[in-house]
This record gives sequence, structure tokens and C-alpha cells, in this order.
Amino acid sequence: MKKDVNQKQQQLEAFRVSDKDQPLTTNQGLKISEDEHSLKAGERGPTLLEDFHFREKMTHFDHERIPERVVHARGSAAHGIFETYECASDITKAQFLNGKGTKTPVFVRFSTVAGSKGSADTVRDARGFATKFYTQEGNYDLVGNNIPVFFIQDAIKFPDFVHAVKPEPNNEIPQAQSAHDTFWDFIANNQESAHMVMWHMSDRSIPRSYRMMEGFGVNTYRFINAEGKAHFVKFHWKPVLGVKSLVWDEAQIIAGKDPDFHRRDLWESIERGYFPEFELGVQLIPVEDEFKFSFDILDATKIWPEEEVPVRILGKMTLNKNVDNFFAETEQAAFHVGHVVPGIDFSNDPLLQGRLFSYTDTQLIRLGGPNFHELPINKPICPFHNNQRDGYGRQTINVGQVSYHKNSLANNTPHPVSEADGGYKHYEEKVEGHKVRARSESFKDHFSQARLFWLSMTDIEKKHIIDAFSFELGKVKNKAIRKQVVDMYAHVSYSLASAIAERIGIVPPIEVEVPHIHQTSPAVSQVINAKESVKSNKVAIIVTENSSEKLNELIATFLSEDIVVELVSNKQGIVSGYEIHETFATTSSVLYDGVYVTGAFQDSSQQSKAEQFIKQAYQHCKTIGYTKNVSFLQPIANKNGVVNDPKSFVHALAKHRHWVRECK
Ligand code: HDE
Repeated sequence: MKKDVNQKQQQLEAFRVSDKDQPLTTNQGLKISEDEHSLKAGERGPTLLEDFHFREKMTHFDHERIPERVVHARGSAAHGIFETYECASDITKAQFLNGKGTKTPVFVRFSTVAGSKGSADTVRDARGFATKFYTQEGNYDLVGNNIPVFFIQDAIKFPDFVHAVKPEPNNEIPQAQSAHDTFWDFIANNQESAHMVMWHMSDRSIPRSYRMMEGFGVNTYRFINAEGKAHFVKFHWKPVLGVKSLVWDEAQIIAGKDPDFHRRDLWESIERGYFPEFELGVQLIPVEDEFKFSFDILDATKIWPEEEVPVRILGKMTLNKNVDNFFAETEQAAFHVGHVVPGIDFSNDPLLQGRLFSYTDTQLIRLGGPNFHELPINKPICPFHNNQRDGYGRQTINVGQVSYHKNSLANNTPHPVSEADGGYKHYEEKVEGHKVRARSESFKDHFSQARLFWLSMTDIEKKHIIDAFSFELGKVKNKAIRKQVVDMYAHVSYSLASAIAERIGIVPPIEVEVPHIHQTSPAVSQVINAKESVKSNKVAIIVTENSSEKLNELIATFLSEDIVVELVSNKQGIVSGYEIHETFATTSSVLYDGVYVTGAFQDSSQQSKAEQFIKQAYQHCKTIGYTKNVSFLQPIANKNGVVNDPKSFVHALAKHRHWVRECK
């Protein structure tokens, strides 16, 4: 693994401790001579209160857990570096985006939203994509998702939304699922969610890997350059490997076969040196153009179609180091949309405004007080000084008698800094209005972009959306809710709504007028934008007693293409001269991007396991390779994505899925 020595890593190094080869001590440093027996009055007698070692060990254990995040509890993170491709000083004075080749250490946490900390990775859900940039001007957090819009428009509805999607409160069922009554009841009664639900029902919500999904800031922010010129901005992360997804049946099986699928994928890729890479892009709208669009640019249920507002790529992030300790780093990382640097500011997007309160507030309970910024993972790499003092777990020893401003005793320091010297100054937007609990008329079109998304999908993507709606609503017990949702989606597309109605036993909706959409947005289709690549794809090679001697060549071809290879057989140990990694019992075809069969088994029960493995890969539209002597593959031999030489296999694997099988 590459040793990363950026400034954040140097800082963390001071906190790293290896316990290996060290004597066992108490937390006070006292060496311990015995750690298996508590101190007792007699061998069979009661434990003594004076056993400080027992009490310290047990007390610490009793207090090991902290509350999990109220949302995004399940996550996984890595360290890395962000490097600019070009100088973006024309649009922002944020120094980490200024100059070409400017490097900034980052820490990224990916997550699911609804499930608990121990839930499965591959559930249908949005994915969190939170990045902490340790800049020289302070930490900047870009707290985004892998879907560019959100369910609600105003943060005040967030507790309601989360209550609806989380397990139902009477029986705490179901875990990490939106396929239940309260979620869909919320959707039907809060129709601003229409657009987000389209994305949620698409393959975006079952990514193949954290490394293969886009990231979006979702909310509208503001960029300000050194001259004070401002743009509204939306942030994008574009994965270098392209956007790839699982299929739903596969995702559900993986949830049982390997609930850590995404976590493992991220960890192993970094350990193997296949560092995940994402390009950072921005969409920009000059402030004077705020009202020039058919949608309100402050509405987080709307995208800015990339065809209308192009994405400008600013640089690339590479994740090159796994954490040393999950709790200390991943669990204690505290992200906040309000952690900004000069050159980045907020808009009046009412979802963002509420987030600005919530993130610090939640850390207070989760991390136990106001000093979470002192935890190594959260600590800025630039100096920080202020008059905040004390609180649980305070680590800094602020010296001197002064902890207030203004003062004479410390020469009025720490002192505020002018804007010219890097002091943060809020963008001076003129605001005026009546105090009202209301939403702008311009936020009230809920169906145009939901329809835009639908019309921008390819046929296979549309099929998957209908399948997903039918699955989710099919799990809803209350028929009135099913009906309400179907009627709601008649406002998006009659063909969509009636196809769902047919599948879930609901009378077809009445045809209503739908928004007039004149253009589509190809940028939202992951099929249209599919990137062909095999780097870091995982392939199972099935090895039998009859595997050909050419296996070496096959493995060498795959490795030269940066494909990860696992040898699978009916038993571990040596088969046909090769050390076997996994068996049909310890692994499953759903854990691979493709399968290559190199011979038939002599034993018919083993043969049927191999056939089952391949059949499942075939059903999930994966690439299948075989050597010529494998006769049982003949029925599918000439089908799309089924090939019999390594080169064609690599070529077919790059396509990721062969949807034509599913269409038939
Ligand atoms: Fe969050 N969100 N959120 N959120 N969010 C949290 O903060 C909140 C929203 C996102 O890996 C919480 O530290 C409100 C949108 C991510 O640690 C909490 C609203 C987007 C993460 C919170 C939203 C996100 C969180 C829970 C509605 C995409 C995980 C734990 C207005 C742009 C960060 C925590 C990590 C976490 C509040 C909506 C992304 C409670 C009030 C939209 C990636 O503060």
C-alpha cells in the first residue's frame, strides 16, 4: 500500500499507537500481571470491589458504544488527496481550488441512509458521499449523496421523512428498506418527492460499488471570487470508472451472502492499489441569472440539466489509504455543510438552510459534547484559535489567563482577520420579506423533472424502474396507499403508472395531463453514459479436475488487464495444480462481475453446483467465458456476452452487463 505522507497523515501519525509487542497496562500505565481472573476472596469467593483492573476494564467496555448516526448510520471511509486540474480563481477564491496542481488531503465517508450501523450494504437506498477537505484555510465539508435531488424541499420536513422511511415504530420492521407502508404513505402525501423517487426506483440506488457512483452536493451553494463576483453552484463527483449498478435480484442476494459487499470492495480495492478516483465538477449560474430557468434553482428537488448548465471539471480526488481504526476515524468523523472556506457560501435553498443547523447539533449528542473538532480525524491541519473553552473531553491546553474578546491583557488576541487577509465574510445578499411559514410558488411544480427523468431513460432503465416500483408497492399492505401512489405517477407518465397498476393489482389510473417536456437530459441515463472498463472488476474462474493447462495464460491475461481473479472450485486446497480461493459454499456468482469456466466436473452434484453458479451469472446479465471443452454451456454458447476466449471475455466484461438477455 502506498504510504501517504500528506499533512493530514502527518498529523494523524502523532495519534497512532501500536500495541503490538508491548506490555499490558491499565489506562494509568500500570503494568498488569494477570488478566484472566478477577480478584476474589478465595478461589470460589466473591469478586472484590478493590479490583481496580477489573473495574476499569469492565467500565470502559460498558461505555464503548456511542449513538449511531440518526441517518447514514452505515458507512465506510477512506483517506485520499484532491488535486486541481486547473486554477478556478475566476469563479472562487477558495485556495484549495486555486492554482493548477494544488493538493489537499481529504477524508471521504460513503454510506447508506436508512439502515442501522449493522445493516446490509446493497439495499435499495440513496448513498451518502461526504468529503472533508483539510484545506490550509480550514476544513471544507462537501456533504453529498449519489442522487442529485432530494425527497423534500424544506428541512422542517426531514424528521417526518426519516420517520417514514425508517423501520416502523411499533415493531421496528423493516430494516434498511423503503418497501413498506409508511414510506409510501409519506410519498403519496408529500408529492414534492416525485422526482427523487424516480431516481430511487432507478438502478442508481443499487450501485455496484462506492467507487462506481456519482456524487452530488444536491443543494445550491454559492462561489465567490476575489473580486466579489458570485455564481450559484452545484457540485458533482464523477467516478473515473463510470457509473455502474447491481441488478435488484443480485443486490438482495448479496445482502445475505456478503452484507459488507461495498465496504469490502472499497477496502480491498485500496489495499490492492486500485485507488478509487472521482473528478470534481461544478455547474455554475451567475447570480444575475437566478430567475432565467423554468425551475427554481434553490429547489433541491430539481436538477440543473447538464445540457443546459454544463459541468466544469476542476480536479480529481484519489482515495489511497484505508483507515487504521474504524471507530476513531470513520465513526468519529463529523461532517457539516456549514464547514466552509472563503470563496464558498450558501444559498437560500430551504433544505440547505435547515441542514446548516442540524449537522453540528447532531454531533453534540453523537460525539458527546462540543469538543468533537479536537478528535484527530476532525482536526483542521491549519492552526485554530478562539476563546471557546472547556466541555467534556477537552484536550487542548489553552495557556494564559485570557479567554474573551475584546481584551487588553493579550493585546486583543486572538484577533479577527480582515477579508483581505483571509477572514471569512458572508456574501452580502440583500434579503427582505415578511416573516411567513410558506413556500414559493416557484417550488410547486413536482412532476416536470420527474417526467424529464423518465423520458431520458433507455428502455432497460425504464423496465428496471417499473420493476422497482412494482416490488416496493407490492410490499405495501395498504391498498389505498398503492392506489394513491399510482395516481400520483399518472402525473409523470401514464404508461409508467398503468404498468405499475397492472403489476400490483390496482385499477389503472385515470389519464391526466402530464407536463410538456420538449427535450430529454441524456446526462441522467447511466446506460447512455456507460463507460467501458474492466479495471478492478472481479472474475471467478471455475477450476475443475479437467481444467485445461491454459489456465496460467488465462490468469495472466486477466491480471494484465487489472482484473481481480478468484479461483473457485468444489473444494479448497489444490485442484488441477492450482490453489483454490473459494468454493461454491463460501462464495456466490453475485459477488463477481463475470465468470469463466475452465472445465466440467466429473461428479454430477458438483457439476450442478457449477451450472447453478453460471446460470445465476447469466440471469444477472454478466459476462460468461468458457473453454471449448465445456459442453454443458452449449445452450447459451452463442448468446450475447457468452464467449470462449480470454480476449473476447475482457472485451465483453468491459460492457458490465448484457441487458439484451433481460429484454428477451
Ligand atoms: Fe443529511 N444529515 N440531512 N443530507 N447527511 C446527516 O448528520 C440532514 C441531506 C448527508 O458520513 C446527519 O452527522 C437534514 C441531503 C450525508 O457522517 C444529520 C437534512 C443530503 C450524511 C443530517 C438532510 C444529505 C448526512 C446525521 C434535510 C445530500 C452522512 C449524522 C434538510 C446532499 C455524513 C450526521 C457522514 C448525515 C441532517 C438532508 C447528506 C442529522 C436536516 C439533501 C452524506 O445532521
